[in-house]
Amino acid sequence: MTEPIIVVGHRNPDNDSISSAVAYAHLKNILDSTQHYAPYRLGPLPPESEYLLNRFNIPIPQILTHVHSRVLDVMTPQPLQVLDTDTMRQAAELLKARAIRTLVVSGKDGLYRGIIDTQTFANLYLAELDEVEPTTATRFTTLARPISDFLVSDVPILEPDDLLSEAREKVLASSLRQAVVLDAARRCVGIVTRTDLARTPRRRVILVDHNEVSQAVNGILEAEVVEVVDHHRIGDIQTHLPIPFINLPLGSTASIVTTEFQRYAVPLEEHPTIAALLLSALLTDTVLLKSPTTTARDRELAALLARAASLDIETFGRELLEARFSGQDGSVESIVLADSKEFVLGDTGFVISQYETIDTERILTKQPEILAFLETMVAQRSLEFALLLVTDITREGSQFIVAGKPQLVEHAFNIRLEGASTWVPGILSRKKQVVPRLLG
Ligand SMILES: [Mn+2]
Repeated sequence: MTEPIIVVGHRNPDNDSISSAVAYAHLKNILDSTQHYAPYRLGPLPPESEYLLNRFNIPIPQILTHVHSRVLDVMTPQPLQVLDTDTMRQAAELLKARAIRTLVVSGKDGLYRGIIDTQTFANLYLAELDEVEPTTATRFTTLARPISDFLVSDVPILEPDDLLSEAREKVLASSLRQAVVLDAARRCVGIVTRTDLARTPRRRVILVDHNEVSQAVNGILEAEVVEVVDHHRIGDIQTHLPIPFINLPLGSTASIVTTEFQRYAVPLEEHPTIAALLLSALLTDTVLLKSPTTTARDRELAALLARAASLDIETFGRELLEARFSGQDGSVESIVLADSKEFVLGDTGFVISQYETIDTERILTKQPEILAFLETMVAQRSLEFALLLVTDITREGSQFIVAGKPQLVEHAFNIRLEGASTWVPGILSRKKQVVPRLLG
């Protein structure tokens, strides 16, 4: 079985990274039956993704910790095994019949005991030559004895997930020419020779919703990027060969994946749960089609997906937001720190935190504690100011709460803070609407 092609979104995954990976892997499996495409994720599921995958009975993508080459990528799986109670003759005949050099020896319990190889027999033969008269042919009496008497047990032991680079060092440090690969229960699942270890197979990866090394899975430079589907600026991913690289300025990667379903004439009505997942990602990435990144094409695609999934956009959008916000614990610390970024300004700095909600009033009951928390942050980190944006998606604006010197914020947005706080309509994006005004 060949290793599946990995389809994966960015670090700190959002719903677009999860849903686009699942949907694109699904499409690729329909289009290309010669490979298997498997969706993965680089971190915890956002609550709305968890809700959706459960609701539509879609398997949750596995976590991917790295794409460095591993022992299991080069090992010979399921090596020939003999029992330690078998005779040396049985072992010898097997080695000869299969023209191999090594047999893995296990006990009746199926657990690894050691190996027997052609070198073992060569050594025994030479030893017997010393003991017999020159005129007498060697009888090689050891052949009747059990393998357990002659086990080679100092073979380097590896695990399937060990990094190839580390396995190489371990085996080179040993005098033996091979290593065995054991699973957690100490059953032998593979064998690797020095020749195997000299290979560097590249794991194949399709990037969705990102194309920058800093946002990609660990080990990406060692892997082979075979495709990119993204809606962000062009980053720094490099490849050896030309690849399909689809980058469009649409509101979500899910919009592009939807376009690919259309391009290959795969009817989304026949894949309603995938259509629902794509719609969810389009809606969360565009804040229910309200974000300034939303295009006319996104609106068309949302309508098309809603039809294919038999969903009402308004109702489904509300369900998504409820799922996203039901998991919030509402503590002052989580409100301020969940999404907090520091920016440098001359020789000082400032912090902008953002907290999305559908119930600003409830958050504002905690304003005195929030402000105290922000003031401590300003004092401890010698900041110019700390700004919290309580962004209300349904009201389409943000409550600004500022500790420290508020003048810069007031000036940049032409607002007056009353009691360190004020409502600013239309502000939804820290990246697009807030940071440029404060740094610019
Ligand atoms: Mn996205």
